[in-house]
Amino acid sequence: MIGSHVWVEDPDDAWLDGEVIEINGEEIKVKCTAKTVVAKTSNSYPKDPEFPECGVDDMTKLAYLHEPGVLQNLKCRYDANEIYTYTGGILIAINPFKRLPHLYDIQVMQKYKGAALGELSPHPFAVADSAYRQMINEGISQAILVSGESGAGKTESTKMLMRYLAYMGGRVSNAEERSVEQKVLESNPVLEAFGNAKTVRNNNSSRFGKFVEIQFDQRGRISGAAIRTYLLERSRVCQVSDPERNYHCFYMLCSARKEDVEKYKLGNPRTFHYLNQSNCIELDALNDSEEYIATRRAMDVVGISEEEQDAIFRVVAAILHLGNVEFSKGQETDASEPKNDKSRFHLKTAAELFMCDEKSLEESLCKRVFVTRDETITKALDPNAAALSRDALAKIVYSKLFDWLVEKINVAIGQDKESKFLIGVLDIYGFESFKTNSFEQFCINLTNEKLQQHFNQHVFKMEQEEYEREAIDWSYIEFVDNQDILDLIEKKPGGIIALLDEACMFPRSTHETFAQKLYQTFKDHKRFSKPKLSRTDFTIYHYAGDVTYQTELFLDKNKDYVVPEHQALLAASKCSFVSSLFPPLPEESSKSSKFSSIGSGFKLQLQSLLETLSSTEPHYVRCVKPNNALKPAIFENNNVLQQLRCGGVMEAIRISCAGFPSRKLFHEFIDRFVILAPEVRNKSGKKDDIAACKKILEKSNLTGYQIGKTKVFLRAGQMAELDGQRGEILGRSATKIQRRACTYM
Ligand code: AD9
Ligand code: MG
Repeated sequence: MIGSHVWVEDPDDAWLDGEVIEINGEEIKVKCTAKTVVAKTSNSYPKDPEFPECGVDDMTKLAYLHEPGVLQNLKCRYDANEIYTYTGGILIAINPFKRLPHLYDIQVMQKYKGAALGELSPHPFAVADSAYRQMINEGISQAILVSGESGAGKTESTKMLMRYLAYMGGRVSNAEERSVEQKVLESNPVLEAFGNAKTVRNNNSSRFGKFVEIQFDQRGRISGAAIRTYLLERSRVCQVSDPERNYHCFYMLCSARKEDVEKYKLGNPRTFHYLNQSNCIELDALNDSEEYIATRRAMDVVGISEEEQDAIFRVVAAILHLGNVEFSKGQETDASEPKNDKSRFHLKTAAELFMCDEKSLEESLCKRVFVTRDETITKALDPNAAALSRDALAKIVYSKLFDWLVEKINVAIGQDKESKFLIGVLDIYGFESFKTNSFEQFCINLTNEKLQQHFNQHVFKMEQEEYEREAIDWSYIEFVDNQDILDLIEKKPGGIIALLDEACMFPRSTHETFAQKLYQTFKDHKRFSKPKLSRTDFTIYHYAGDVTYQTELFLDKNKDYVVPEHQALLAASKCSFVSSLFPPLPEESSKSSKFSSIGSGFKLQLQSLLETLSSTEPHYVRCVKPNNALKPAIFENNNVLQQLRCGGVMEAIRISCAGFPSRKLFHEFIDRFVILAPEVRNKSGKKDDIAACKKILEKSNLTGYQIGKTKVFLRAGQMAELDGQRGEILGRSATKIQRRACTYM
């Protein structure tokens, strides 16, 4: 109807609101603030005439639950520094990109202690509190799953959740001994020093996934914890693109106290190849020398001894020196040797720091030994191959060092084997789709598919429970199941990972033969396609969008392989820490060339994670990055929408729309619509409330709605219908343009 207020789609801002000024059949002309837009009626949605100025703290309280309404709500809250909003039981957290200290101090924790979810403003403390109380009251383990894209605020939210749990489950400890919860909290800075780096998306990006399982005793006190990590990005150790950085620990060590820098023969980070490939060395908000001290202190707290710390940083320094060893052609054909005195110096220093033999180190980099049935052949490597061998050594040492840290922290914190309850907190990479997508993105997106399936099933259950609580009838709603994508990737035999493993075991495979095999096997698969212009890429239609993967490095990256010469070299180190990183391999595996598959290993890790999760009551925190400039006060509509879609928030809303998306408490409903049946006014009491609601609904000629125990449940579009009738009565122009209030039907 002319004069009504609607939302129309806009390529730049996603949704614009304005007033209908003309109607031509299926098309409407809408006057928005900056421009006039012509749109199809089917692409427009009614705007809530009574939208509260500061929005609502739970999306399910929106009168019109549709995409533009969701966005408008988040935006107006964000503008008022209200960065948290619920969608039913899900907490949406929008990164403020500025410190909001008043939000997280101890008084705030006190306030949230024991408050029912929804009673106070949305907050990670409220989620943690609700998980803690459910665990205590119902004796069920809990999990809090934090997701979102890089830089969205997962790690910060995770730390807040852990702080709250430590606050609730902490005990007074004597000053001598560190408490379990102190160790759990201080594991964060240690892991961040070795597993986080500056990327273009986040100045403190976690390059690994993490699941922290906090164990509680019968009295609800923290009694132990276990940290599991997933897929550390190894390539960063030797390859950094501008303007990113390598792992924080390298820079910290270069700006450490003088005696340490001298001890490890370090100096300006710009003199190290593994760091100077990028121009970014210093970070504005990060003081590397202070971080060094803080990391050491955190290592003390989690129980890493002084001696171990020394060995750890010695290895970090050795990796930097190793990176500076360059190779040139040697005397024999195809052989190589350290390029010059500078390279020799770094080689010597690396050997000293690893406490291994210098000559053996050089040989392990420049030569390869092949064992056949009859003989052992030593083959010289050319300078390129020697540099690759050097990088492989750096990567394997670093990744073993990281695993050692995780293990050490776990041992130091201690596991409570008796514990019956736990609260797990998952901080794991969100869905990724870049210009080029390799094996890492493939694994990350598999993770997200699995979590998405878990999420959908849970959202369904929650909806169902709400309906049951309110004792209303409802029939089963279909939802998009992504099992077919999971089968495509993980099915054994025949899924992509299985085919990749096969390719890795077959010596003559290349990424071309692997891609061909994929094309043949999945040519009719709904979720798979071969891009027209490529011979080796493949596309998967993920739940969050299409991603085209480049297969070039898939085979290499899937092989979890330690060069036997590297293994032998470091196993023989005089430093017990270094040699412990390379324990002797079991007989058969060192002889045979049987490889171990990163993809399959990861798949198993995920399986076990999901098994753990399935025995818990999940809670979800969806982090959203409002802009790519990493700046406060910028809210980009399209960007946010895309993330809400990928994080399943829109899917959750769709599920909710398929049932009864609008629900209002009886008295709220009566307040708003009493004008449709004025005779019900002035009655009170619950029974009368129900009768009044019924009367209003009867008079409005709606069908299909339900009356619950405390709320009226309306079908999609019915709220708009009621508002329309109300508007007509009020003599105002009503919102009749679109009866459908829900986008996702
Ligand atoms: V990544 O996938 O590890 O690259 P995260 O973990 O999602 O990513 P992170 O938590 O590291 O992102 O947040 C990125 C940055 O945003 C932080 O370093 C803070 O500067 C900023 N941030 C995030 N959440 C908050 C917050 N609640 N308050 C203030 C925040 N700043
Ligand atoms: Mg992170």
